[in-house]
Amino acid sequence: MTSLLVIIVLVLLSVAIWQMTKIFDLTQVGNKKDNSQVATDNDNNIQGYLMFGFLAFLYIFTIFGLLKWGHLVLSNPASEHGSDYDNLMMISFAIIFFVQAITQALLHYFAYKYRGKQGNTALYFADNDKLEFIWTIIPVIVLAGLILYGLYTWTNIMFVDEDEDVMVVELYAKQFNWEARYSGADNVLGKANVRLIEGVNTMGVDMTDPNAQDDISTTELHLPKGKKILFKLRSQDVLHSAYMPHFRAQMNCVPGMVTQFAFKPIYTTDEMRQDEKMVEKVSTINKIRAKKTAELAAQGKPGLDPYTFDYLLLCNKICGASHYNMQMKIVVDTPQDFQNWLKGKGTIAKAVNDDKAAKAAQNAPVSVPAPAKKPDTTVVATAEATVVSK
Ligand SMILES: [Cu+2]
Repeated sequence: MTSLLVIIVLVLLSVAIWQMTKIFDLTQVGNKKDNSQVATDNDNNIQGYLMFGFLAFLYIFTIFGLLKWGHLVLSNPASEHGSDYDNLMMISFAIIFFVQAITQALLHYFAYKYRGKQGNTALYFADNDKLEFIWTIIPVIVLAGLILYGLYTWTNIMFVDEDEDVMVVELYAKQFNWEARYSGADNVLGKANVRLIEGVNTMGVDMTDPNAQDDISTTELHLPKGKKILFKLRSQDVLHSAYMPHFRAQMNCVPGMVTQFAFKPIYTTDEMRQDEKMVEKVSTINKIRAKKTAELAAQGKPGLDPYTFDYLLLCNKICGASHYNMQMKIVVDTPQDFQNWLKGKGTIAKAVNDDKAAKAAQNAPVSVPAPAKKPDTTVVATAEATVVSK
C-alpha cells in the first residue's frame, strides 16, 4: 500500500514539473529569437558533449561497481573442476570488458565527431570490403576461440569415466524441499517412480528392485572429501534446478527423466570455514547481523544468531511460492567421518517394512477369528490384501 502511494505521489510530481516547464516556456515566448523545433548548432554541441558525459558515467559506474561489489563473488571453488569453470568465466569477463571499453569509446567519440552542423550534407558511402572484412573476422576468431574453449571445459566437467570409482547419490527435488538417496554397498540406485510414492516411501523407490534394498534416504547431504560423486537428479513435480554454487555445479531436475552431474569435493566444511576469504565474508555478514540485532533489541525483539558457513544445495528455478527457501545443507566430511555418519542411517527398505509391520499390528485384531467359530477366511483374506496393497 505504501509503495502504491509513493508511486502515485511520484507520478503526480512528474506531471506537476512537466506542467511547470510548459508554463515557463510560455513565459519565454517573447524573449526567444528562435522558437523552432529544429536543433541548432548549439543544441547539437550540447548533445555531442553529453555523449562524453554518458561515456564517463559508464566507465565510472563499472569501476565503482567492481571496487564496491567485486568482493561479493564466491572465491576458491570447493570442487576439483571449479577452477576450470572460474577460469572460463574470468577469461569471458576480461574479453567482454576489454571489447566494451574500446567499442563504447569509439561509439561515443564518433557520435560527437559527426554531430549535426548547419549546412552539413550526408556523404554517400557504399561500402569498404577491407573494413568489413576486419570487423567480421576479428569477432569470428575471438568468438570461435571462446566457444571452443567453453565446449572443451564443459565436456571435461561433464565427463564421467565409466571405470572411475564414483559414488552414486540421488537428489530428489519437490515443492519445496530436497531429499538425498545413497545407493548403499552395491553403489546402484534402485528404480523409482513417482507413482510408487506412499507413506514413508517419499521418493517412490521400487521396493521390489533388489538394487533398492540397501538404498538410504536422508534430508541432509553429506559428501566425503576427495571422492567423485555422481549425482542422479529427479523431480517429483515441476522443473527444479540443483544449484551448488560453492562447487560450481548446477543441473536441472526434470519431471519424468533423470539428469546427472558429477564433481569431486576438495575441501571439507571445516576447511572451507577456515579459508581466508570465507572468514572475511562470514565476519562481514556477522557485522550486518550484529547491527540488525541491536536494532531489534531496541524494539524489544529477539536478535539474530551469528552466521556459520555451510555449503548449500539451492533450487535455481522459480518453481513456486516457497522456491526461495528450497534448500538443503551440504556437509563435506573426511572419508572416515562420512562413513561414520552413513553407518547410523537406516535403509528405506527397513523404514518401509517397519511401517508395514506397525500398520499390520494396528489392523491385527480385526483379522483374529473368534476361537469357537470356524475361521472366517474372507476377513483374513481382506486383511492380507490390505497389507499387500501397502
Ligand atoms: Cu524448486
